Amino acid sequence: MATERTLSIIKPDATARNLTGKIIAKLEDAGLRVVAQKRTKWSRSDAEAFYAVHRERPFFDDLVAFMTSGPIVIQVLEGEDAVATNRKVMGATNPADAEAGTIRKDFAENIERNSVHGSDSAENAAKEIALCFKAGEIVG
Ligand code: FUP
Repeated sequence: MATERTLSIIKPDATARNLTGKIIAKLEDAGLRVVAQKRTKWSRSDAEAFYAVHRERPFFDDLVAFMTSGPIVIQVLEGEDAVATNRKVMGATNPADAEAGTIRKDFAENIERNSVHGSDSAENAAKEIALCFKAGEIVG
């Protein structure tokens, strides 16, 4: 196993319900370390750029509207197999399918308002981290 980094976003449904700390506790309990973090609110073009890979999907406009509807907390997480470790603690995209104890099982409202984003590969993690943070903002 190798130490790697992944990008995490605590989404507007979770910041609205004041769940930032509870979500970070689950990430840290899973062995992940927050090495960069900022609370921000995305513009439409920020969200469209981040989710460009989903541009043709039927849920794209709703997803962009949701992700720009309130504050988000963007993080770089570091740890052993951080991409897979984070995906495991996040749980399935649809909270109805998520395992007990995962962030989405415990906190997500539905498949769209699903509380967290996590990169799905090391390659996408590197792209997403570069899109959201300057190198000097990441302090391991
Ligand atoms: P995930 O990697 O688990 O976040 O899931 P995807 O990359 O497949 O989807 C990205 C986001 O699109 C999800 F977090 C929520 C949204 N989405 C929907 O709103 N409806 C869908 O049917 C699938 C995804």
